[in-house]
Amino acid sequence: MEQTFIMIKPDGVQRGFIGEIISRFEKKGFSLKGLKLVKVDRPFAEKHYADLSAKPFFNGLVEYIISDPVVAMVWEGKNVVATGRKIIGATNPAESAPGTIRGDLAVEVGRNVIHGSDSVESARKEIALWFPEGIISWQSSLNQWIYE
Ligand code: YYY
Ligand code: MG
Repeated sequence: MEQTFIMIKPDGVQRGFIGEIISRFEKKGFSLKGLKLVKVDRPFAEKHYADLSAKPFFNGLVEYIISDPVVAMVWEGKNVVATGRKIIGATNPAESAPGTIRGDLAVEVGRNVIHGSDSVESARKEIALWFPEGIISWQSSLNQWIYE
């Protein structure tokens, strides 16, 4: 089954959105496979966002991510990478549809509350980076009511 890496950014943690965000993924029918509160250092954040190192906003983005704890998660389910991105909404909250996490909970692109992997390949890399200890293998007993 497909997995994705989801991170609640420091603003999402500080603003009290951990439960709200977990609830949206749970209600959809996805399964939580990894979860931890962590404060990452600069080299780690730079590695996570390595693809964006040439962007003008890179330094500010890294400063923001290392400023306070984040919640790192692995979610599993059919098409969870693409569907997770839909649940999250467009990168810039000014363009995120109402009903999405960013559309409902954020205003500015530099404080957009949540990260989600953009492809199955990125998800694989990000899960390996954030959960080097591995994740627990378990199956939700609700799967028979979510998948046919
Ligand atoms: O995957 P996603 O988070 O939606 O956007 P990315 O293009 O990967 O950029 C990562 C992160 O960088 C974004 O969530 C906010 C920040 N950012 C920014 O501060 N200013 C931009 N113009 C674009 C992105
Ligand atoms: Mg991205």
